[in-house]
Amino acid sequence: MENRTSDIATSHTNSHSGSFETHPKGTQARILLTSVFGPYAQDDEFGSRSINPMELYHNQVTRAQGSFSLRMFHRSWGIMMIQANISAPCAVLDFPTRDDFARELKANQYDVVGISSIIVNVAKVREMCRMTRELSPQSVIVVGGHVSAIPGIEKMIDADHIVRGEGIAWMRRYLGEDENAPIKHPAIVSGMRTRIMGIRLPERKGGTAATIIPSVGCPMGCNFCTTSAFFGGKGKFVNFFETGDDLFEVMCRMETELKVKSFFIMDENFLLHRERAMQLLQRMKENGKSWTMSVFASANAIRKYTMEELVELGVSWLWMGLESPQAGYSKLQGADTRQLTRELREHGIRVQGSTIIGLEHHTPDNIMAEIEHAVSHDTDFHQFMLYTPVPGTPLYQQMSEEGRMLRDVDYADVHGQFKFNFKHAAISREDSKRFLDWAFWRDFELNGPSLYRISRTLLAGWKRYKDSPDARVRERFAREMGRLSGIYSSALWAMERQFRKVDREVSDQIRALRGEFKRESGIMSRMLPAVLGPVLLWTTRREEKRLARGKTYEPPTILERSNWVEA
Ligand code: B12
Ligand code: SF4
Repeated sequence: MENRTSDIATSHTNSHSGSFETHPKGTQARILLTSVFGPYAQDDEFGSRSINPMELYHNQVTRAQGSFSLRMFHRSWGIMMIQANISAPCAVLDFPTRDDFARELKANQYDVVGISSIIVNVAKVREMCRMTRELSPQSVIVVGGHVSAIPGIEKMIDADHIVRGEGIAWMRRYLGEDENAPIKHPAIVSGMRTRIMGIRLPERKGGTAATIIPSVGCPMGCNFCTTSAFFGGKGKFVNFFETGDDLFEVMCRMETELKVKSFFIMDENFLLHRERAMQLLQRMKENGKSWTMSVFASANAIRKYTMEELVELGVSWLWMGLESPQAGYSKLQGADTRQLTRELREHGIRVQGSTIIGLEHHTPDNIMAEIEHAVSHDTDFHQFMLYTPVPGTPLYQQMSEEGRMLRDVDYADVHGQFKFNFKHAAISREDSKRFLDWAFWRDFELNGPSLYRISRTLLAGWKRYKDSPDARVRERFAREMGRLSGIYSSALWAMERQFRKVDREVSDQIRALRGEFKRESGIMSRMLPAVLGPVLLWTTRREEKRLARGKTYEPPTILERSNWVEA
């Protein structure tokens, strides 16, 4: 395993070159860490795009599902991680407007302003550097995150330091702290302001999973993969928590602090590190922990486990790349992904597939069949993304050398949900968008709302494991089923009616599933739909109308201070 203090985090220093410079005030320096400003889901001159909202599901997974789309926001975990691991007074400003950012700069004398951004938001970084120079001229400006991989970024923005790769070690070093000190994991609630079918779900303590970030990067090194490339590329990654024991401790702490039993494991390929996962399982068993985990993993990594091991580990949600088998990615080697998906779902594991549109071998003649193949996996969720050479990746390097990168494509449009940013051998830029949109629509039309699909997988898991000899496993399924069966049944009642106009067959399948829920679950599930079902149908239809009028959602602005002393 790569040590997290490897030489991965490098920095370009605009003002000085040569040896590493530390801040003169060290840990007394006052730090502001901020994400880029919103609003996001609109078209503007700073690179916001209405088709690129600050949302995960609605941006790239359920965006064609109308009122059934899962809407939620996620905090900027990178800067939260940095804040938790420095002892200087630090404020994290998440999702500010320009006014919020200006106000914060003026209200406090910051010594360092750290801006976190990905590539699409480079124009916002430029503007935030400009604003900082004007409103807080004494501040040193540090820019980090994926935006730093843009070639020539030094000339595009007015920053003092541009940090590539892992930022905790860099910031600790900059403040003169021990960069090798153990990582302290902040308490992170994974999502917020969740909406579906026109209602915002209540937020109660422990109701939403905690995010755990065991490592960053991925050693598989797929040619297009920006996270892998950013943290060292093939064969490398940066580990925050080496062992299953370390992870177990962090998770216990989160269980107590956030009152959760459910974890979103933010690791590009969590299951690849089998030794760590199995040690974690061992500790969970010894301590009777009935936890639930959502993980990312490649098919070849999943194959290292039996279904029982995955279930015992509490894996209930799995995000897996389904790239075309003809593309030859080693992460898929030997895997029949359709069979694997079916099997996982039969064991109650919700699968989120991820398919790339516009691979090198795709042509207008074969792309429909490839999309049909992807959709036939019948995953619970399906992300589609355009093949996109992103700065910093081997693919970008190769395309640049071949002279195939398109000039004049605004970085704000390089997010994989619009049009190609390179010259494809067989598919035009315009068609790339048509095929992408069709893939989303086809998946929705054929397989129905994701909410229906996850209810089906949950029920399959419950039926299989409700009498499991392992008390931890029994408890987990009973917990999910007990809490959700009435809600799911009511949602199915409404979905069945609303989906009739999209596809009668799917509507009938939803009805059949509702019948099964009725048979399998308790009194709430039988009674609740009569009351809640019509309400949900009404809110769903109201939401459809709102969306048709162009309604969008934005994350709230959040300001959190640590080690703070008033100036
Ligand atoms: C959570 C997430 C989101 C959240 C938003 C989070 C937020 N508040 O911004 C949501 C779901 C909304 C989202 C949306 C999008 N995302 Co996103 N997202 C992620 C995800 C899954 C996790 C990010 C994370 O927390 N990682 C863990 C932390 C610890 O790592 P980190 O953020 O990189 O931070 C480290 C370093 O980068 C650095 N660092 C970061 N900031 C700073 C700041 C300073 C000052 C310093 C010194 C260092 C530093 O230090 C940190 C600790 O090591 C990543 C994938 C991934 N595995 O990282 C994609 C990822 C960041 N997203 C990506 C993309 C493309 C998007 C979208 C365009 C959607 C899309 N079409 O794919 C939209 C953009 C929305 C918008 N309008 O801006 C790409 C970025 C590609 C690139 N090269 O720019 C990634 C890498 C996914 C991928 N593999 O393609 N995303
Ligand atoms: S397996 Fe997934 S995370 Fe790892 S390099 Fe490939 S695409 Fe990236």
